[in-house]
Amino acid sequence: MKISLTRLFLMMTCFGFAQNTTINPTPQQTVISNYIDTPTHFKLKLKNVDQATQNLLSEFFNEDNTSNKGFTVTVGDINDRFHRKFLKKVPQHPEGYFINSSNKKITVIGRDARGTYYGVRTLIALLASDEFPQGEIIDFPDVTARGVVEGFYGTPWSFEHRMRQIDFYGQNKLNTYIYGPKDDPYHSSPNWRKPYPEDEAVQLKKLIDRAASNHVDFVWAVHPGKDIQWNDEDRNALLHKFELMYDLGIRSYAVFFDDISGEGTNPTQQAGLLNFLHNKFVTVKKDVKPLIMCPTEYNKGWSKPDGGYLETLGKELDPSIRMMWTGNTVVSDIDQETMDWINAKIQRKAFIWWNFPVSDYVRNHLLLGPAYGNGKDIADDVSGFVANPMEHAEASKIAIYGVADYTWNMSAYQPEKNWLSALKVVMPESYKALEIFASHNSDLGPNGHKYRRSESVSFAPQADAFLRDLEANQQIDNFETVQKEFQAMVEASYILLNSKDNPVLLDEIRPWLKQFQLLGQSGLAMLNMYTALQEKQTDDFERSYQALKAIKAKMYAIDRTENQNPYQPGVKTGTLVVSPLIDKGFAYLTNAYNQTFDKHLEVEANYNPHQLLTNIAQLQNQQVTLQERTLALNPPLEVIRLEPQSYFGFELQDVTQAKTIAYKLSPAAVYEHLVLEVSSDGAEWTSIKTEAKEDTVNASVNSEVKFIRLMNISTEIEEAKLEHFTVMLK
Ligand code: LTM
Repeated sequence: MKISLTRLFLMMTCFGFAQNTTINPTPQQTVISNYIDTPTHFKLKLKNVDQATQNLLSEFFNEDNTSNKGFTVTVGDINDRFHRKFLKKVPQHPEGYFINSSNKKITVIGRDARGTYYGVRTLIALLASDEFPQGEIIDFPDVTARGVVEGFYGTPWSFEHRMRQIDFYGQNKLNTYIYGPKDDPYHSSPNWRKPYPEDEAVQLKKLIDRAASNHVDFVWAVHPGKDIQWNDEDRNALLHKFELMYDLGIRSYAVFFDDISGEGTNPTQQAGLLNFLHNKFVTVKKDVKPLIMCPTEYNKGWSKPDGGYLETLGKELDPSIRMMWTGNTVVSDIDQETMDWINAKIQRKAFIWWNFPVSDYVRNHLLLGPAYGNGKDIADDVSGFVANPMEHAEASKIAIYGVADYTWNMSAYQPEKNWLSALKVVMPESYKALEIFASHNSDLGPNGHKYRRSESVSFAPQADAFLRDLEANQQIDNFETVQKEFQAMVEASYILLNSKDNPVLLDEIRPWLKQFQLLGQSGLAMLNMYTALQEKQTDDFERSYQALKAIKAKMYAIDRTENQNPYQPGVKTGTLVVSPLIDKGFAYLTNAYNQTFDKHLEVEANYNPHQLLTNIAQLQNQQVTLQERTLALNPPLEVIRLEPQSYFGFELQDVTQAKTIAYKLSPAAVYEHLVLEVSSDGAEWTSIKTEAKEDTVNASVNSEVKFIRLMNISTEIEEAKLEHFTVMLK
């Protein structure tokens, strides 16, 4: 078929596929002349293809659809004999591929083995649709290393989850999985020197093999900095551990020095160790990829202005070693300026560790929104880009799907569009219900890292308009729209709770689904209160009022019994828009009812009246939670830097409430530099007697106290991790 040049140009678009075809990540260039009915029978001609590609092909092309009469599918790489006009079109980029489909012939040519594998991935995705394009695809990734760093605190992913993840990476052309769960003792202290126990080693081997068959580099990371000694014994211990991991099949390694204090943070020693591993291991083995390291000052906010830490690493580390970077702060999005700043300091392209959708510092929230916020012009300035996920592996796939698209083809990346297709991928049947749920479960709430995400985006203007009309005592124009949304929330929860679509995902999000259902119901009860008030139906009003309170009590019970981790226990949902709308509506309507009918229904103040007290910037946004009578400062996961005279603690609502105080920091040696002080007015402070038992410090409060603080009274900067800090209230 002949097509004009203009038409051809118009078709050179990334969105040129049939409606029901989604290729993730979005190919760089597609030239489609027309569509035909998708062929059903094929004659397969394999040239230079590796085992992984062969396996993939034989999963799809089996005895049911291969015959001598079908479409000819030829697969190989640039070293094979293909027509010159085709070979010329294979992109020069590593991992690139070219597909041509015309005259009942389909040709897939990879630049290298991985490129061929990715070409076949695209072909299989195209064949899943009813319509098959005729034309060409020229495709390659923007970013060299793309994927995930399992680098969060909390329960590491299970073996089964990891297997599913690795398959997902292969399907979405992600080539890197960095294994570094903070709570694996054989990755970090105390056991990083030891071999994995037999059963764990067997599982790791299976994961490594699975990664190879998905063309994913399984990068094993070690986190030795908490207790490493800069001597030959520990260097050799690490070398030995690398050998053990090599025997399991590892061909790519990382060394993490994040979130540590003390001796381990010395940049010259860190560089010395990495160079030693590079010289004695990587170059000797020949088949091992360049090392990756995560520095201690891994974000701009933490890099000491005149400390020279990053410059030292930049200068002393072997140029092949890649350095990770989280951006301007621990949790931040990456732009061109970020890259310019860090790349100049470290004399190489930084390897981005994007702390999204990780939720280890907001564990009561789910982060199910689109992956957005990073610059679309940084592809040439990064040596890699990996996302740190939630401890909920399956739920993290929504964001990871976006990262796959973003890192492959940055300029074409459309977060919203990608998000909608991610929802369909993780829940092919119930994706519409999932969309409602996920759209209201994406923000993190206030948090120590001040990182926020948009939430309830299309509903937010409706919520604003509703409250504006309500508070202005005007007719509510969008009552039905708001009602429909609450109904949709309840229905979506029912659908998902009952769905057989993706049981693994449902297991992870069930507590939030139950909470979300109740939230929708409480919204409907609030609307009933409004209608009853309008109609002056006092019985109806009070019934809906009681119903709403009962629903709230149920929500409170879920919050106090499910997801009870020691950091941010509980289950929060719809916290940015929906929940505040219902709370404000409830309070307004109850007050209006009390005034109109001279009643005294209680308007619950369901908030924590106590506050954080600190002069440490790093802690400024840390949350304090009140559970029953225990007030706790949510401990940050990172090391706290305490300048002389810096402090942190609590400001209570009034002076009569504190009973006992308890805290634990590590290392315990820091206690000798700290003093626990109390005050009734915030001006005059007295220190109080403390008693340490098994590294936890306890104190009783015998006077009237409104302010409580723990202060560094030494003349040096102290660094410590806060394990917990609580005040028992009367
Ligand atoms: O980000 C880095 C380099 N390290 C840790 C992660 O382990 C943790 O998951 C994130 C988010 O809390 N913050 C860190 O500091």
